[in-house]
Amino acid sequence: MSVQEDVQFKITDEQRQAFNDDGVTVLRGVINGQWLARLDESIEKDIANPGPFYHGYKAKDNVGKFHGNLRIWQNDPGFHDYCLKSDLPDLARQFFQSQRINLLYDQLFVKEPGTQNPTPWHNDQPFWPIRGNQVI
Ligand SMILES: O=C(O)CCC(=O)C(=O)O
Repeated sequence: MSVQEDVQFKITDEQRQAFNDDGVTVLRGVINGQWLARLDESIEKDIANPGPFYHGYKAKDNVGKFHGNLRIWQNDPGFHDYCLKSDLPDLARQFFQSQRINLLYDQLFVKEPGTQNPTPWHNDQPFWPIRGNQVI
């Protein structure tokens, strides 16, 4: 059995409504153990040998380590399969009740234990070459 044949995650009407109203909702248990293991392996590989889009951040007060990278799916089979073959595209489709989903990019942030960098509430959309609300 391949990982994408696992139980499909179904969002509820309440979750879709919360996302539409607030722009955010919490989904628990979306990434199953098999995918977590594959992604864990891919993340460790990326930290050890980041690709061309690496953008690590300075750790606040030099405590810990803050790794960042994007477009990993283009070179890493684990990210590739998670982006294209997991429940993820279908989840986006469910939120938007859309027939077609486009992958813009993936982005990875890893703050090693002890890293003090906060994540302020923010919106990345002004940096993107796309407009609209159907972005997840
Ligand atoms: O600080 C983080 O954990 C995430 C940063 C982030 O979301 C961003 O740079 O767009």
